[in-house]
Amino acid sequence: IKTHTLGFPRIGENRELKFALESHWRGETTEEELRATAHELRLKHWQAQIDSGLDFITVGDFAFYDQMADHIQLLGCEPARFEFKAEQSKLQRYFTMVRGKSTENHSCAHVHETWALEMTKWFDTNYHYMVPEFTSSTVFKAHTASLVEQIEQAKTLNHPIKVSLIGPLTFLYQGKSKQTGFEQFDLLEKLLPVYGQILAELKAHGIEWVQLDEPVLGLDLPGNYLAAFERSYLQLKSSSIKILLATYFSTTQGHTSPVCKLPVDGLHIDCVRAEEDLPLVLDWLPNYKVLSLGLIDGRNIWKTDLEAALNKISKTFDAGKGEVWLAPSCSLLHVPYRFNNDTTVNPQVLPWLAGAIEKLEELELLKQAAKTQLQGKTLTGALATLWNEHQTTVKQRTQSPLLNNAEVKARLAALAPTADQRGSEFAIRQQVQRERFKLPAFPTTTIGSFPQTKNIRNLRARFKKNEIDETTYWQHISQEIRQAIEFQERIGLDVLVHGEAERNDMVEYFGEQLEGFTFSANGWVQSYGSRCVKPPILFGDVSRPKAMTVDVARFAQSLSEKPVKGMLTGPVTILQWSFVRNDQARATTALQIALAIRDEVAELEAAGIGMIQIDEPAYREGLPLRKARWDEYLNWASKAFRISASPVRNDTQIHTHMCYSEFNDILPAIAAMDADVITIETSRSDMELLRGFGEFHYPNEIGPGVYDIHSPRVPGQDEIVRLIRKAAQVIPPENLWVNPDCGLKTRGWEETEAALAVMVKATQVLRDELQAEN
Ligand code: THG
Ligand code: ZN
Repeated sequence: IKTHTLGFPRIGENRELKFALESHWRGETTEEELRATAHELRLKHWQAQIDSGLDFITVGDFAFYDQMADHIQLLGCEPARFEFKAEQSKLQRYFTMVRGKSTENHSCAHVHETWALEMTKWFDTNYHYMVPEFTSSTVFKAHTASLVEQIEQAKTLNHPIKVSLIGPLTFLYQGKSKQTGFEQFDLLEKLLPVYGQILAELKAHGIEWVQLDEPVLGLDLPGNYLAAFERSYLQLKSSSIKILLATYFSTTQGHTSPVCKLPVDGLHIDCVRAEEDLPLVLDWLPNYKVLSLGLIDGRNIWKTDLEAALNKISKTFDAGKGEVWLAPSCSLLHVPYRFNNDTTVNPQVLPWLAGAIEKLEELELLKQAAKTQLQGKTLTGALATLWNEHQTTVKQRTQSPLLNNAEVKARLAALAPTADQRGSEFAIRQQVQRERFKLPAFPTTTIGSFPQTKNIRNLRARFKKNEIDETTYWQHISQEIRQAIEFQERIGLDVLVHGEAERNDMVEYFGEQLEGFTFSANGWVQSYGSRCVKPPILFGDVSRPKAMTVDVARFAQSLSEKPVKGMLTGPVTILQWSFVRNDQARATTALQIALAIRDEVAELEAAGIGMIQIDEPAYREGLPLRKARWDEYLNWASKAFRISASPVRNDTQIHTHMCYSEFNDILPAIAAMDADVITIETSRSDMELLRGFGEFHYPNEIGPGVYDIHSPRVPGQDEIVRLIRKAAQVIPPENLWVNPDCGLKTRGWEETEAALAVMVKATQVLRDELQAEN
């Protein structure tokens, strides 16, 4: 029995990598200094794996920004469009690919933009990866220097090493063809020899095991990809390094048997997310192959029921499996470094939690127990004590009264079947809303957040540390809101927002105020590059002790004659971006959150707020990885949204916002949410998305994003005019809103002011045209 982890959080216990990256980007540190920090962090993380007793340390999971981006360099397929010059360092090229670059051309005062690689969600996680770009002229070439350097560093620790890489089929499938009519699948034959060469080099460096991640095996994978697995791995086998094929996040059902028969030396399966795969794998995986059991949840933070995990191990022994490895279900990238000693988690909840470090400790305990059991003995001494304490804690959580709120349960059980329905259908609501708000054609608005300046961050940090009192804090926040409203009136936006200066994160902010949640001081998880989020911890039945946003919304509305939207985060997104309880169906948890948001919506309306936005950016991301499970999810997800949105009058306008995903495949479910207005990210796909909305005849009002907020670039007026025209071809113009793609909190004020002013001017051009026509 051996233990290993598929990957470890790279950002660092105190986000050391984040701060090192950001100071390097500001030009305050050299490449060497950044590399030194990275080296130190890797050593610390490997040492932690050794200290907790793992049989391997994992090399290859580190990345300065993202592991897929590292593979683009490892495989030598940096897109030609970056036009890299020979003198640019590898790290410089890397940062250009992941962050983009604008260079001023002084001769013609023209800004030349190099767009970063697109970034998208890694399966159903809240982690973003950089999308490889492929064309028919893409070539591959092995560049193993950095990987080898990391291996050499790891060797100084004198511990067995397992190298972790993304597998060839996942690398291809998760990329994107940038040439119409070209299928990146056709690059496979060019890619495989390069993988083969890399594996051979690893072998030459004394590496015995390589883990190749192929999470695409958990998708409804197209036939050509599925069929390619056998010949691909047969080809890689010639490198004669041992391959552990890693699946995770989702079931391999439909192709479990062929996966078990692939020409590899071991298979890792996710026993948390795909429990149903275990019996099949026990049947089909030849006994001479290593079976790596992903028993510890890499996607959540609850201590593992080790007894239940041990039972699964026993079953593998009963089935005659020879070599069994124990591991977390997936990389630990998706959980915080550790919870031990966190200062803000509810002290009753704290003992229930396990971050990456605590999960490695669980793994060791499990290994000792499994070994003892294999010898026909029972645990004794210190180990037995540890085991019993652990199991007591696990049981204590499931039986804790903290989890239960009878009132919440009763309310959900008694919910009227019409609670998720507005008073009237959309056409009627639209009419009364038009009479009430009298907005011009193509109403302009923003998504909700304005730049989170250093000033605002400092202010919140000082308030949190009690360095300033509540009155002073709110005085400053009020001032920010006042400025935001004045700015929006000055440039002539039609529907305003308060800017969200008081919010740290759109999910954490609500988690902090709702019962049933607790939150950590330092439980950071990487979201993309140097950016992190601190997911709230939902441990019990959810309720809303008091209004969360009403005072701020009322104050903001009092400053303007124009409508100011009340801003809320929707139940699906709160669920999706929190660590949630695993002792109850996600659907039930979502509906409980929905009730809390519903009460907030009703109270906002009562306070005179006419437009209320309930953001659901994670609605698509919550979709199960297998289509067979979509309907069930979409049913409860859209119901949860409607429950939040439905306690209001017909003349109250409900908005929602979505981003970060492709939506064309779930349009009916988006329509089923029945929001009066949806604002949606489209500009990066040049309004392609809208074609779907047009063909589907999306029934309600819609604001396709007319410029990309992920870059500081100020859009040109003509560009926006063109996009609105394009949108008006597929969406009835009377249903069309004009807004940026997403919130503006990661932007600076200068570019925000400039871009929004351009957006308003562009809209005016179209209004003038419309007037001329009539
Ligand atoms: N909140 C949560 N998850 C998300 C987003 C979010 N996932 C998708 C998307 N938005 C990711 N985008 C970001 C953008 C900015 C930041 C994090 C994720 C960010 N984080 C600060 C940082 O790392 O410096 C965190 C510090 C702070 O809270 O002030 O800027 O919006 N949950
Ligand atoms: Zn958004």
